[in-house]
Amino acid sequence: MHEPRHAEIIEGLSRTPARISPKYFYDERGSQLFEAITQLPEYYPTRTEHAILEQYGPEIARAVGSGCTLIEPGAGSCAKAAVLCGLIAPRCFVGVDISADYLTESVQRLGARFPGMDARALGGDITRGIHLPDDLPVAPRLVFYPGSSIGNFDPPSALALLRQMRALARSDGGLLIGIDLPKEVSVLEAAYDDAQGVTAQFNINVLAHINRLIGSDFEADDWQHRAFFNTEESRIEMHLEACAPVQVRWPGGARTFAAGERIHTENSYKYPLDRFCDLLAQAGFSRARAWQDARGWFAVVHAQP
Ligand code: AVI
Repeated sequence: MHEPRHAEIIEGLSRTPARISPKYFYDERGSQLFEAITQLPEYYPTRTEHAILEQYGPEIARAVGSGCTLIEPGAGSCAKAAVLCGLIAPRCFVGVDISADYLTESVQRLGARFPGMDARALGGDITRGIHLPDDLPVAPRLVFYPGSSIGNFDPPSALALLRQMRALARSDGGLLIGIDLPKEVSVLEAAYDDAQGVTAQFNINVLAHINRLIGSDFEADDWQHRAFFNTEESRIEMHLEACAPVQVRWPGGARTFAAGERIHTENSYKYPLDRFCDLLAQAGFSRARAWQDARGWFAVVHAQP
């Protein structure tokens, strides 16, 4: 019997327009390519968020308080958690990620760097709801969701996710979240279509991952990377476009793509701060405070019930 994700992938490929969920970007190579993206001159979000945390660190630390239980969904390498732990000295850190093996290693490294902190790794996917261990210290919980990852969900799914985070934070905790803000289209489009073609490789690599997952025969050379800002939806869209007519087969099925036909692989929403605060309010956060860089390109928001 096939796994549910097998059916989900085939369902997406069979739609018009076809789509592949961005969660499939992150196989081993995809994760390395994403890491390389974060270092690119055009990809401003990672370094801008980091600069905000550095510049406003003491203020952010005063706002969130010390001694909390810090929970990071999608913690991965825990690189951003390390910056925050240095600022707010949490009593406990719970890193949550789908890939529990990789996470366990990075949480161990984080624990070694902050020896007084109870550091734990939890396998799980916040979009499906996570169950925290029963023996966590009694302390306010701060959910940390950096990197503007919330932008990769459509607004109703982003709201559902914020509601999950609100439930995790309980009545005495909070959320610290990174938001990429709207800006000049040329800046946005360069960030998702860089001169070295790393984002193009990241996008096209999803096909190799899909081939391994469902046994399809996508050829990387048949596809090209497309990234553009959709002003109406306030989002960057990434697509893979067929260079010529292509037939893709997988066990039990096939799909023909005309030249120029696209597979939609990712959205990255850019919320104006007030619109994002509306979403936070709908999710049950009644107070929010934001810190931005001087250009107003990115915001770190602390939201409380
Ligand atoms: C993970 N996420 C916040 C990235 C973004 O900017 O939407 C993923 C990404 N896609 C292409 N470049 C980066």
